[in-house]
Amino acid sequence: PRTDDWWRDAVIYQVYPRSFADGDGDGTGDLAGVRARLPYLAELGVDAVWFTPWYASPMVDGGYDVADYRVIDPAFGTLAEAEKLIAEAAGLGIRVIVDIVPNHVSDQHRWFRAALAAGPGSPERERFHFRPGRGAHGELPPNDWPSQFSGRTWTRVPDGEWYLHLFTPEQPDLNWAHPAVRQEHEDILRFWFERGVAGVRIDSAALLVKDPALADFEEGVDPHPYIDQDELHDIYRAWRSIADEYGAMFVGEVWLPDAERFARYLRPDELHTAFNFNFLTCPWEADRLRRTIDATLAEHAPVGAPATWVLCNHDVTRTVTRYGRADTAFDFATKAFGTPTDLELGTRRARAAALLTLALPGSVYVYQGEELGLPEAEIPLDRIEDPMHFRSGGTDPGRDGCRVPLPWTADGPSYGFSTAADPWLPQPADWGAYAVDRQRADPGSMLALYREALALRRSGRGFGDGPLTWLPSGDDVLAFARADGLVCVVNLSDRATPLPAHERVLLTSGPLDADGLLPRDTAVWLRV
Ligand code: TEU
Repeated sequence: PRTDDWWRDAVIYQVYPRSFADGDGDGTGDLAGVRARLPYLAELGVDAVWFTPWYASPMVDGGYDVADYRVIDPAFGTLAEAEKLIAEAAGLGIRVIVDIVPNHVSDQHRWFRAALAAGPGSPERERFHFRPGRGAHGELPPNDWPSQFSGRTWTRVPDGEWYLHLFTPEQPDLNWAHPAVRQEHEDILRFWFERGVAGVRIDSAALLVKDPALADFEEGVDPHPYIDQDELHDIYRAWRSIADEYGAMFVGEVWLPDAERFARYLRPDELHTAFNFNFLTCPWEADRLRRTIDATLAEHAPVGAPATWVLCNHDVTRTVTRYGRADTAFDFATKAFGTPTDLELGTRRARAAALLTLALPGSVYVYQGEELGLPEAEIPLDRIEDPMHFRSGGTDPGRDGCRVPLPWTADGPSYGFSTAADPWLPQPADWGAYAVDRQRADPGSMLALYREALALRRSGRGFGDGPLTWLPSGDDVLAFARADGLVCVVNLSDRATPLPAHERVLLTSGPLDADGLLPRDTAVWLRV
């Protein structure tokens, strides 16, 4: 692959800084912790690291409420440290991707504080969406838009005006029709590109632009008042030209089920890549996976953008837990505590899914702890911090179960995450079984599987960008060929299946059976 197109087939590791490693013993992860563990990431063999927001933030939404983009949150460290981290990672061949949250800022951002102070009709308010209310006394919100979390999207301030927030009230939405909003974000991009970051993840990328009339939401009426508005593409074209000056890339968080609308964001003068959520939400069923893979490749091909493959992130139920459930379809509602899951089965499938995704054309995202096979943790209700839980009135446990601090050692305080015994989110009692030191010593561990798979993938032959050809296979078996005789077979049926003739087994997600058959819920890489 051309070095400037590294993102076309990269393996990108997602770090949630609060929960990766704690360097200063306060129970919250930080940049010192990440810097100390960079050799681990190099050994794992990832090409880049994406950091979820590390900027100054009141942490109402885990840092997705940014108070200042040019300052690292003091709980994480300093800008000088971030610069050191970027340089040290580069020294190990690892690129850094930062997360930009353009839809909203924290209510503690200087712009929002100025807007509150300046009052109705002021230019300061124009950078947000302030409106008088409806009803005889303005006591009703300006429109009926549903929130991305549960709850209303408008909050009234003491002078009587209301402001729009698609997420929590502490995350006021910016007005993207305002030139200062555009200018500021272009400056922020340059700020981070100047510091050597290789890419930017764009949060909630399809939500920024609002219908200027802020009209009520009408089911089925197109265009949606705040999803996928056409003006977004001008914004991303301007961003692309800035990224091109630095040779940097974008990955957009574009939650749009419609393939054609989604692909527009990936036109050659817009975003380089976007998360493929149709794959993430696909159940563990051969036909559905195959159709999703085909649809994904078909929608990316005309725009020339590589696909991305994601099994998990900081917003969704951990893979081994989801795949161990009777219903493996992704659904926010199935996140409720107590949904029975068979972790052994889920782990088996997650191992197979790792080999599947790493053999597909495009880039792959690995969420911290996925390489350890961490399950979703049950967090005691009184320790939950995710606003999604509170906004749901406590019915949804929220997303903290996938954000628990990593176990580095089987013993010791907080399993080596911190010198503090009780980190910001509690770790389950069996966390030691997943610890890095234990898995390092076990050739059958999830960590060992990821290392071997990434090492093989790095060697290049047949992996990454390029065509995929389906091979004839039994029912509920996925088999495809890549270049250089690389073949991947994944058995999702309920019985063992024979393998195509091959020269060599490169890697299996679990042992073959005595007759050399591929057992159920197992994947293999072959050289034929
Ligand atoms: O998520 C955007 C988004 O689409 C969420 O509403 C998602 O549907 C939800 O988290 C349920 O999984 C991004 C971030 O990934 C998320 O962590 C932030 O809370 C959100 O933006 C607001 O910035």
